[in-house]
Amino acid sequence: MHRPLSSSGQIVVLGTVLLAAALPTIAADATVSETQSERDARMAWWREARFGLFVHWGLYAIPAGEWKGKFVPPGGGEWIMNTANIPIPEYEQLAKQFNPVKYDPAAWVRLAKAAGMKYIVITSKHHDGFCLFDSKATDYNAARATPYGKDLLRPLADECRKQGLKFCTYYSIMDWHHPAQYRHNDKAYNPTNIHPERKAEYISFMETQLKELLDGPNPEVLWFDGEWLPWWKEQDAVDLYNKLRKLKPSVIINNRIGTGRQGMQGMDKKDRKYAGDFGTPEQEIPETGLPGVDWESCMTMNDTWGFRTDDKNWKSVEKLVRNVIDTASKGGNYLLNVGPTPEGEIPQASVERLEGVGRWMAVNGESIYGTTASPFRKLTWGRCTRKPGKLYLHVFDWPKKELIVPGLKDTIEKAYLLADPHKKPLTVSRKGDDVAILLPEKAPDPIASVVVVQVGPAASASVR
Ligand code: H79
Repeated sequence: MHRPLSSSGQIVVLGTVLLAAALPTIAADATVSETQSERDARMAWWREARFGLFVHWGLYAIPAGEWKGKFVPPGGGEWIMNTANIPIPEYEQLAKQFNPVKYDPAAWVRLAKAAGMKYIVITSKHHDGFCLFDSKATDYNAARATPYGKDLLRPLADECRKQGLKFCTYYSIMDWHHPAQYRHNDKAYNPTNIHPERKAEYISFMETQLKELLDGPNPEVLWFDGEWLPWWKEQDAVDLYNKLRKLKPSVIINNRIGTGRQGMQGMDKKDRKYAGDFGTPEQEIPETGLPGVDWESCMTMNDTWGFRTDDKNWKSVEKLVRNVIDTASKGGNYLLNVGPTPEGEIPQASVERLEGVGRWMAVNGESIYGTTASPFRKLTWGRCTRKPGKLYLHVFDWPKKELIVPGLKDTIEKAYLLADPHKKPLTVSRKGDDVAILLPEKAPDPIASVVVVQVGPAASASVR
């Protein structure tokens, strides 16, 4: 069945042309245009936020890395259907076991908030095609195919709004379950092909689901993935992008809706403009930021996105905090992942780390939120973020006595430790092109101590 988008929420069956024309459907060729200041306004909360929680949750949490008694090497998490080459009817059986009775969306949001995160992006549908929301377009979802029998996204969205976080959803274009797509050979689903005569049907299916999301839990970001398919074309992306922006003008959409991503890296090729609002480096933080480009680095806390019992390669709190800082110092957002269990709990190892990051953020959040990239090319002792009139020097390696800030030209009004409630001024002296800040013997924080440098209200730090 062909189901074009209709903003009345009805499913419009192909062939009923008159009916379709009478309804306020979305014109595929409409181009969404906006001025720079409109774009800045749309991106404002996201640029301010700087730190978010990624949640990969689905049927793959049940095998948790193990299939038929064997741990599946890389790709055994949320990719297990592909990597263990599980036939659709067999994988579908997992839905009958999916009963996350310990799911507590209020607790998840409290945890994200305590970590200092400002938004949550959750898998509404991963590559396996299973949906966490109640969709009329397929019964293969948490509300209709599981003993749990309820939509999982709406309560999380409600909690996000209640506790002041932005709710956002991930959506995979590649779908190993939908009959319009088929496995690319007998060893793997990825990348899928599409039955050419069913492509329009699949696009309508996606549109229906995305409209359900916007009409229901109403995400602020649509985070696409699984776009590296030979049949997904830039024009498809542009059409979908425009329709979604027309449905919800304020929505922010990542660059994986389009075909501009370079290989598996996150940033767009430079040859021309591709659909999408921000770049998506995955499992890496770029060497340098790109001026004027919005991007978000997504990363796992261990090595897998979905829950895996055998993956214990956890990053330390120190590493995670420094990643938040490193990303902000390059002008990006950090989207840190958790993979909840099939019962609906965030693994204890993740909880502890989020709480640890939160302890640092509670003291030092001002040096992250709403900041922009460092003006320095390289700092031997740490990183820098900035706001108008202020530099935040993140010192990883606490020096003996003096912190040398290389090539800072501005007159410094005041320097103080962010952790000092009294903002006691630190002694600052000029040494040629450099500035020296006299520090106390002991670092206020072993992970990263922040020295705030006030360079005057009108000045923005300029460096040599
Ligand atoms: O949703 C998360 C990943 O499942 C997804 N994007 C993030 C946000 C992702 N898609 N592709 N990749 C990550 C990288 C692809 C890795 C692969 Fe493999 C290498 C696919 C096949 C070979 C990893 C190893 C997965 C299977 C084996």
